[in-house]
Amino acid sequence: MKSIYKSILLKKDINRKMLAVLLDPDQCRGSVLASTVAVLKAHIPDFIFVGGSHTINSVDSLIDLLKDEIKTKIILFPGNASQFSSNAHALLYLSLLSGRNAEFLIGQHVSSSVAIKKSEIEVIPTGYLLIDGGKPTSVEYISNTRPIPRDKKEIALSTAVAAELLGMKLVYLEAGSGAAHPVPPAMIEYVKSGLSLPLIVGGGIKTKLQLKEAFDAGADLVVVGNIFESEPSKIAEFVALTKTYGVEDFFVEPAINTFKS
Ligand code: 1GP
Repeated sequence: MKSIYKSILLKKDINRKMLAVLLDPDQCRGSVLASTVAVLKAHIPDFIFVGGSHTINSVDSLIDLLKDEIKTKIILFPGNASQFSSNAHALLYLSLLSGRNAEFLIGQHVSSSVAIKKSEIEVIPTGYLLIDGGKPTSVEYISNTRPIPRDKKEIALSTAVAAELLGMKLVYLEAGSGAAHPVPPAMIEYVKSGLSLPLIVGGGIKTKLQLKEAFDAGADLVVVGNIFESEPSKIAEFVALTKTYGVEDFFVEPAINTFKS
């Protein structure tokens, strides 16, 4: 098993919550990029995600620049096959399971599979579920799919479990970048209760309270992008909150083992 997925599983097991900062190559440029990188050097999240449902600027150049400046692992979060870059440390190989558009269920994968395999990048197959975030989002428009309604947690769970049975490694509940409302905590909790895989949640999270609600409901990894574009300094607060989780488990476990031996 390659290292990034293994690290996600290890942290999930000891309830160490994870934060990914999403950088969109179209938004994260010039002064926004400079101030974001400055904060990321001092306040280190678990991962940087790079991508977007619709991008014009090069994913490759942004990854190159980030790798020169920071050590955090970079995970590609592509909107389509054209965003593939072997420069990233890992790739979320996303299937948009909430939709019924074959292009995003398998079409984009066929276009990119051979190049991805040759690159030897770490590939993490991910069931991607779009949840209604209270307003139309780019991913809904670009993918031409309908999100799962916010009150249909049973549909979300059935879809997430289908991802697990199909052999996917992660499930991502996505309200869409800039969503009016994040994925409802009740839905996160319900999906978590029936799923064995690590659970990613993102879209519309703008406050520490919303971050905490997502973690407490069962998200293992939360992805935040939009709010950091206008307020990069918030990265520090979000990183600090994330690091408060699982600290007890981390220190207690070795003590128990020592006692037993
Ligand atoms: C979007 O889940 C991510 O794909 C992050 O969403 O930009 O709204 O934080 P925001």
